[in-house]
Amino acid sequence: MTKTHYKASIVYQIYPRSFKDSNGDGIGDLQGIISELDYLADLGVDVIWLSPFYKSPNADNGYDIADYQAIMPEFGTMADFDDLLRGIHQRGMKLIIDLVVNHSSDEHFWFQESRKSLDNPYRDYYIWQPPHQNDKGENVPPNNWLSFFSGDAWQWDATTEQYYLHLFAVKQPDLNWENPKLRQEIYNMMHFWLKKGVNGFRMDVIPFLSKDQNFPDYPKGRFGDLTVYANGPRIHEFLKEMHETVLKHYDCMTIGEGFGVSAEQANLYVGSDRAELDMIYHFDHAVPRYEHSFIAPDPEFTLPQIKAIFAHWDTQLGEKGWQNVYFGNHDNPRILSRLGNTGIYHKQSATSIATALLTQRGTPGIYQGDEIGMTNCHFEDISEFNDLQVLNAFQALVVEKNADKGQFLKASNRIARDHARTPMQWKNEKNAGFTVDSVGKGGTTWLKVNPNFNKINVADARKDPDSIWHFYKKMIQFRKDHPVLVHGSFEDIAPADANIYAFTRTLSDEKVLVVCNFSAEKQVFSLGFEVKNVLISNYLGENTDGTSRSNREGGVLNLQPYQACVFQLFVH
Ligand code: ISL
Ligand code: CA
Repeated sequence: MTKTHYKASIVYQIYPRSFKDSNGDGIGDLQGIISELDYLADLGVDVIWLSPFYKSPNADNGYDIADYQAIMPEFGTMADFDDLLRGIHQRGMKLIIDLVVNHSSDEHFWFQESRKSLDNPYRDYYIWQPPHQNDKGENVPPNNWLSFFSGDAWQWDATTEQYYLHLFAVKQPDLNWENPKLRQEIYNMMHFWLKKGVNGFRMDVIPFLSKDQNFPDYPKGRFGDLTVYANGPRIHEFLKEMHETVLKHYDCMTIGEGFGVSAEQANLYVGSDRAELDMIYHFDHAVPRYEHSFIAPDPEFTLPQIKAIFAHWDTQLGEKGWQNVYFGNHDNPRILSRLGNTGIYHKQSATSIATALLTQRGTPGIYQGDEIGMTNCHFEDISEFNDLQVLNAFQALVVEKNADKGQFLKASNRIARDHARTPMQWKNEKNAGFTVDSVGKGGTTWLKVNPNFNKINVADARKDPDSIWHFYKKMIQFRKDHPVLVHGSFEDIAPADANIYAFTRTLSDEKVLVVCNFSAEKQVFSLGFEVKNVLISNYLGENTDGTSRSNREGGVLNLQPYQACVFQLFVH
């Protein structure tokens, strides 16, 4: 693949249910997005990744698709979609859409047919297996695989007396990629969207498409490890076929969700010699979330751990591969609540994180709301959550196994996906201006609004020239003005430092140094480089600016809490 414009792009993810509601039913929709396209263009976004907007019963908020070529009625119509696409293109932006083809909804026509009989023409569109028998002669699933959303990954279906596979919810049966007819249906559907003019796809759990047809139990010592589903025997054959049949015929870009793909394996998907995908994003720094995490979550990563993950991926991808770097998405709690400071250094930490993100080698992805520093929301009770992952884990752990409810609530308040899904905070008005209050309908939103919208909202942020939003905008432009930040090589110069993220980016005779304080304390950092000038900093003014010439004397930087800056260096 020779097209590389995606490398210099800034991707912004929209979770449509939570972005903006135009008609007062409390659910975000396509017209809502259309009404904020100027907002996104003003921020400097190049590519919008839109999470699923297809017809769906919403067991997993649209990641369970009942019709790949129809719009979710709650979100609008195909005419609205066409307007949205036109509006995006008119503003010089691109649209990539979510391709969710590891599974569909059980309400998809294919599955409705498939489950009817063993000889139904759609039977082999899904993964059916006869039962195994245990010692007592009872029917049991064909293997011991577990679902992402609690319980077995196999569901008994009484009509034909077989099990179907669902790596995700019971209502998300896995599609059978072994069947060439199914593959062709998917390719036709991809052509449909690309012909309409969409600019590519973000591909949901794409490493899962191929399954070992022997359906072995979990390998020894890895029981319950959900990453074993990735990188199946025919995955690269399928992706090459998809590329050959569909992708190569369009000027489009692809981002694979790399669940279960290690840095060492990444270039099998995105290596420039592979003709598969353009970019991948990994999970190594995401919040690990297994069922037991809802009682005993893993501790948060330390800064050196996060830095090591980024450096390792960078080295492994090398000159051959490319990644989509991100700190937040609809599956993760808010980055500010994880690595930043939601108290007095809210602004400083959000902008320090923005600096680190927007100076990485890789295409940066910004998740909606991170540009104003949205934070996790406190959920008072289990009834306030929406995500089936939390609700199913609650059922499995607290209801069925008597686990401690308080502990469950505490863990969910740290790791739940709902934190990223609370409505976007537009204004300091009722419901954060997310929904309009039309007669008889307004007033309730599908998921709780974070009460901190009085302090954190778009309208106020855009008015204040020193806000997180303005810094994101400035930083996005800064990246665009400095190709070294896109194409330059990356070197972490202080991997062991517990508080500071410091790295260089180098492109022929240009070298920049990025230094981000990730702590709430002042830090002293030995420079070790000859600084030409400061290019950008998240602190303004000589007195507070630890980067000023007087402050740099003696080869050290005196950094304020969460101060971040980028320096141009002399190259000898
Ligand atoms: O909780 C997770 C892992 O334990 C999630 O991060 C998620 O299930 C996983 O990353 C796969 O994500 C994608 O596919 C899911 C959907 O629920 C997620 O929203 C989507 O991003 C099934 O389609
Ligand atoms: Ca709506």
